[in-house]
Amino acid sequence: MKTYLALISAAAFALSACGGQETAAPAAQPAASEATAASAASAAPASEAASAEASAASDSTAAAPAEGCEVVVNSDDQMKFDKQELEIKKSCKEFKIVLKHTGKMPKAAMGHNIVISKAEDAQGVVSDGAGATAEKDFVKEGDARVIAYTKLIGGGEETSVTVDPSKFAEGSQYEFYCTFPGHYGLMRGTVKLI
Ligand SMILES: [Cu+2]
Repeated sequence: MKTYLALISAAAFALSACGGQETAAPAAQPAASEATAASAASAAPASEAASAEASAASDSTAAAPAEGCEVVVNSDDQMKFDKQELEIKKSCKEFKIVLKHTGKMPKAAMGHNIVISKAEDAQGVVSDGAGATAEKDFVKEGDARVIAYTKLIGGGEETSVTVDPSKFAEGSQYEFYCTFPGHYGLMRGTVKLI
C-alpha cells in the first residue's frame, strides 16, 4: 500500500512538474493576453495533480469524513496534547476528533481521553469523572454537561469521536481536556468554532 501511494504521489509530482515546463515558454512572450492564456492553461494540470492526490488519499481510508471535518490530536507519556486549540468547523454535518497516544505507557498509568464541555463545566466534569472508573473512561455516566468524549486509551492506541457542531451554542466558551485523574492541569485546551 505504501509503495502504491508513493507511486501515486510520484505521478502527481511528475504531472505538476510537467505542467510547469509547458507554461514556462508561452509566459515568456510579451503579450498580456498570451500570459493570461498561459496561466489559465497551467491551472488544468495542477488540478489534475490535486485530484490524483485526493483519490489516492480516499483509497487509503475507508470511511473518510467530509473535507476539513476531522482533526487529529496527539497525546504522549509526558501528559501533553499536541494542540492547545481545537478548531471545529460549523459547516460540517459531523466533525471527527481523532485521539492518538504516541507514548508507550499503559492506560492504567498514563491513560488519555478527550472530553468536551462548556469551560465553566470542566472542573465539575473532571472531579465527577475521577469518581468513575477507567472502565467508564473517567466520565460520570449520563453526565449532561459532556458534549462528547472519547474512550480512554493507552500508549500506541488510537480512538475517535464524532461531534455534531450544532450542539455548540453561540457565545459560549468550550474546552477539551483529559479526565484521567490529575491530567486536567496539563491536558486542556480551548474549542473554537470556526
Ligand atoms: Cu490524560
